[in-house]
Amino acid sequence: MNTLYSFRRCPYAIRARMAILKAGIDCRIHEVSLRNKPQALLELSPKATVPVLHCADGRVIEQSLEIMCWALGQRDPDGWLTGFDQSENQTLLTVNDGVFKYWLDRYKYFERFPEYPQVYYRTQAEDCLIRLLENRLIQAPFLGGDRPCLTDVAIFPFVRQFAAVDPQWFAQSTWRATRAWLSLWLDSHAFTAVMVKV
Ligand SMILES: N[C@@H](CCC(=O)N[C@@H](CS)C(=O)NCC(=O)O)C(=O)O
Repeated sequence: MNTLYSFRRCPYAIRARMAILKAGIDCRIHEVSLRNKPQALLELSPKATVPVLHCADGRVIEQSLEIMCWALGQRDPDGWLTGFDQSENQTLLTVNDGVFKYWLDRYKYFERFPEYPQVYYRTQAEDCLIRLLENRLIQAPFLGGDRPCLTDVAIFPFVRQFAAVDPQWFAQSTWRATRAWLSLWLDSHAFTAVMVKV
């Protein structure tokens, strides 16, 4: 049996669970406490971030994007892998996982980063990713075009966190297309299913 070491609210783990669900792969979800990680996880993956996939064949996959590609490489009923390798989408993903995540953490935990006010961090996050997303999503409903692709799934859990820092502000922000796109994901059956408490 495949086992995914996961943390329910972690955006990396959410995207991995979304891909595993979409691919219809049997997988036990092992919810971990980040403060008290299980020994089995530490032995499999000393870096001890989640998600980590322990495959039935013994392989260990330690990066969420690799877990997504592993799952969809076996079965990709909605063609999520199509469009993922477009250079614009690759750029978005690099920005999301890199500089956006950096500013997002500061926006969320601004008390720990008193050098600047919270709004400064939010503006940096908007400038590096949200603006690019908005420009794309004004033209088509998904980053995959008319249909979602892996890039959509890999990025929305982080935008969810961004929106959740100040939901009132986000609801009234200028990012209309991004809001509509995020709502579609948050209301989707797949997201609801992967967020069920285990
Ligand atoms: N590059 C990794 C990043 C995973 C990651 O940073 N996960 C966070 C949780 S959201 C984590 O496990 N942090 C370790 C900790 O909090 O102890 C991936 O894509 O899977």
